[in-house]
Amino acid sequence: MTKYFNGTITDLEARISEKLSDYRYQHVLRVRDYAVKLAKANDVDVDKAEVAALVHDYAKERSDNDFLKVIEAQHMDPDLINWGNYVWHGIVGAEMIRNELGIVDEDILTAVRQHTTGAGASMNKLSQVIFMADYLELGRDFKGVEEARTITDQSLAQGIKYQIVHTLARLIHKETPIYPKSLETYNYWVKKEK
Ligand code: DGI
Ligand code: FE
Ligand code: FE
Repeated sequence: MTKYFNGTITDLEARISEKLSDYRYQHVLRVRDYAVKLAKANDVDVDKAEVAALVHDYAKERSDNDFLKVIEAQHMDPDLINWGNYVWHGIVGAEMIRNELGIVDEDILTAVRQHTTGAGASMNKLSQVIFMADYLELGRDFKGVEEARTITDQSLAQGIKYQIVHTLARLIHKETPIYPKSLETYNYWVKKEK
């Protein structure tokens, strides 16, 4: 039994793996390992970090239609329909995690909601750990990942700044839409001296 899920961690892993391709499930396991490491280093509840990391991409492989049904059924922000999987799998995914897996801890659900775009002042340490673990897990090999890992070992806040600056720069270079929450994350963390 675990504190945040009605079953063992092995049971939870099985529930997640049945919804994901092997490729993405392996990413999830690496995010768990990195999140546990960051949680220990930053005084974050390790059990919460483990469960949040395991579920963070739970909804990533659902159809657009599945997300649209939940947005409507749960009367979520109607603006959500204007975005896509990259926004939905966190924000709408959190509702699927609650409905289907029975995980109700609000810190865990919020960490899932915030894992793609981040957030401003409302991002607690658990959300910060999940946001960074997703970016830095050992399967990631983008240019600068080693530097980002070193910076994050020294300061979670500086790691967040590094990630949002580099992700936004890449998205803008690709001329892709920016979700307003991503801009809020940038504006908050870019001037943070920590
Ligand atoms: O689910 P993962 O692939 O493990 O990682 P993720 O949830 O952090 O990000 C999913 C994708 O979303 C990633 O390629 C970056 C992209 N993304 C993050 N913020 C924005 C965004 N894409 C657009 N177009 N706009 C954003 O604001
Ligand atoms: Fe994700
Ligand atoms: Fe992920």
